[in-house]
Amino acid sequence: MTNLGKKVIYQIYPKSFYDSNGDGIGDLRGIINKIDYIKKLNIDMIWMNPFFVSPQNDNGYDVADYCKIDPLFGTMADFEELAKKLKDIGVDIMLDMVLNHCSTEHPWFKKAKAGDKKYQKYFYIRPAKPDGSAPNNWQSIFGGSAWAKFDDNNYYLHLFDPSQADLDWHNSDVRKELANVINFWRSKGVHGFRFDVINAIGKDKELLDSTPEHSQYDLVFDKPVVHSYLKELNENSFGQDADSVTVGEIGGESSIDNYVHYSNPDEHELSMVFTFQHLDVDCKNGDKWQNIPFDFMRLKKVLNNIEVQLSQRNGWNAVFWNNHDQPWALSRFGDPVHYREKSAEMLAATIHFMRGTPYIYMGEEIGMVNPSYDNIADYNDVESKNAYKMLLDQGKTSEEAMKIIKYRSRDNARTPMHWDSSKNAGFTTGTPWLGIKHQDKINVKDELDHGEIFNFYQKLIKLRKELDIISDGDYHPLLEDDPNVFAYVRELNGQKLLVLNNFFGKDATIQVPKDLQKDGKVLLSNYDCQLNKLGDSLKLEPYQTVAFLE
Ligand code: TEU
Ligand code: CA
Repeated sequence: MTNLGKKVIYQIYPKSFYDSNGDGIGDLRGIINKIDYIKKLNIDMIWMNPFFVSPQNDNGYDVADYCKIDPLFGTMADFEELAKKLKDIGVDIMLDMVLNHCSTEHPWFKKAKAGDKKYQKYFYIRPAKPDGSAPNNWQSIFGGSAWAKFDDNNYYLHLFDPSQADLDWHNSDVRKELANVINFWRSKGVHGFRFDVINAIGKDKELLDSTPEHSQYDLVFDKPVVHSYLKELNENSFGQDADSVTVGEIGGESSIDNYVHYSNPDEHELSMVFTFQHLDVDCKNGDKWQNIPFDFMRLKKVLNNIEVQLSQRNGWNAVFWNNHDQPWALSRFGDPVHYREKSAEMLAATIHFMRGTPYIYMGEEIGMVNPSYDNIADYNDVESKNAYKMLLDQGKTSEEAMKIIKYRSRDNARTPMHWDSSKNAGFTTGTPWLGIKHQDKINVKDELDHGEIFNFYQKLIKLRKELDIISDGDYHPLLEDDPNVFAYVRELNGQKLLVLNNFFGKDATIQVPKDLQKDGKVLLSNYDCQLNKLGDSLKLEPYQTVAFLE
């Protein structure tokens, strides 16, 4: 079986990576053209966001045909060429399987609409309440009711946009269709699959109203039956491949028990889980549209807890700061103005020395920051547009609403990759689909010529492959009450690796516990740091990271 701890996965948002034909939209040939760049990182796998046929209401998460490439991104021949060329440099592909819902343009939904009873059973279609209102009070994650009119008397369920109809996994025909989708891509040599909102596939069958006792989360997410459906999917598709690598997106208020259950190999469900508790620490009361300065103590607590529990209970975590749904971690937890390089490196080290499989989101390795577009019209994401309206409805001024959107919008991460400092950042010869703003300060060319972040990522990736203590060691939190430093110890066969990360822009001195005051060497630091023994205390520079191996 594959050692997940040795792998590093790079995420590409195809729409924003590189545009090969000047239409302003990144594409598969664009990725082919940049293989030399990808090769430099020495990653093992690329997760690509969906490029299947789609009306693009949610940038491809509204799939209208799971087995065809959207012409916007290229052709099946392009995909096959890309897969082959990546294989030549030892890189596998991870596809994004959006199986909780499909586009209302998908033939299944169209047939349901046309009256085909078989396909009506693929979706949650329910009669209106006697007063004509929606079947229950569930809310869409993108805002508003989770129900839209199917016909005069009926509604269909959509946890996201109205153009994304939830598939009814309780119907075994649906589960068979979806296993076939995975097997189709397996027949093209694909071993990696990321499963979108997979903990929502087992909704409560009765579709009851949520109440203070039974929150919508309780009714929709992480029902025990999700585990049965995953075991079945595993058995009927990717589980037949010893080299498969799978990751489930486990959002919401999920629990450690569930993370373990989904990812413990003995359960035969998934290889690992994406968890999100550490990305809630700058939200007031868990509301992503109420921003607060990040709560460092909570960040440590949450990450330490997941690492410890998964380490003790044989679960496996996907460790990450960024993805296509999140504003840049550097803008949230680092200091992009005064310490862009140092804080980017410190954040990277914090994650890359942890137990789990690290994911790098394209652009993270050059220290990308939030673009802060000026007007709501400059944003593209359906969620941002809905949130802006909601914030105005709540009585906020447009300035106040924009401040929140600028901080939180998913478009932050979706801004096209900056390849050089030219007008469109070398991303396209046409007009980019989303604005580009900081290419004069941050771009691949300058970073490779004289930056230090990319090089630091290369070192982190190399160390993980070389040292088993990083890939396989246990995880123990350290200095849990320290208000500035995120510290932990990795341990394998009695050997220890101490990882210290100063999360703030001022010096921080730590007391080294007695049992760690030993001879050893600095494995990596983002400052010049020579040490062959740990004394009783150690001073860290602003945003300094030090990894010390006994
Ligand atoms: O996201 C699921 C999800 O619930 C959130 O991460 C969501 O993006 C948002 O932050 C809610 O506030 C997945 C995909 O990653 C996302 O891009 C899709 O829009 C969504 O599913 C629907 O397919
Ligand atoms: Ca293009």
